[in-house]
Amino acid sequence: MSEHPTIPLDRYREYPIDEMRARLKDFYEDIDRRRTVREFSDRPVPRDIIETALQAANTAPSGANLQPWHFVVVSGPEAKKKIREAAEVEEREFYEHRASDEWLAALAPLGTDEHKPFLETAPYLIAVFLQKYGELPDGRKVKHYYPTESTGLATGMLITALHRAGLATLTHTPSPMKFLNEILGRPKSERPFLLLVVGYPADDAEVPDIKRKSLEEFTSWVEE
Ligand code: IYR
Repeated sequence: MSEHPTIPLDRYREYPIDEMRARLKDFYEDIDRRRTVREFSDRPVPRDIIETALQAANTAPSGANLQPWHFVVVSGPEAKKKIREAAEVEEREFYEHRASDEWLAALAPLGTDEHKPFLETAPYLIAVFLQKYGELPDGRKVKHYYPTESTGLATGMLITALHRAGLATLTHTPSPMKFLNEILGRPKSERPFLLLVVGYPADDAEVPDIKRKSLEEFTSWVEE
């Protein structure tokens, strides 16, 4: 290995196997209650909660540790309204023309349509941007590696952190989402990755009756 600065792994914790099982069971039972929600309350959420969840997301592994993501936290009503209007224009086009019949059939169990009131109701929209390349203060470009995988991992950790805090999320992917660069003033080096809607669910929120695959269906084990 090449010479490079290191520090002891002194924050790692090992648990006895039974404790490992118990911790994991707790975690699984909690994350298994996560559902994507499309009906949000307008109840406020303290900003520090969002900040800590973002700090958790920022611990995600990334290609060459270049952390190729940027999160824009939108809580202002004017910006939310602009985002809703722009998203609904694209979504109307999607549902009326762009989506294939096959795609619309796949979405039917979710009951989604072009109306996106949650973009104004929920207290926070977190626009996740993927940095295709970094930019140094002098304008030079820094190549990024695996930005899609890295940003996906960070976003998954953000969703997990917010769920653990007791908040609901919706991964919204209006397509195309270029409008987010314009509304939020992000540079062309950044590609909108997804829009995360965050808040409390509405009191009467309902979710689609859908199932998760069983362990047997989604895993294979090679043991020899
Ligand atoms: N972006 C649209 C359509 C949509 C697409 C998929 I794939 C979904 O899982 C859900 C929705 C929308 O947000 O309605």
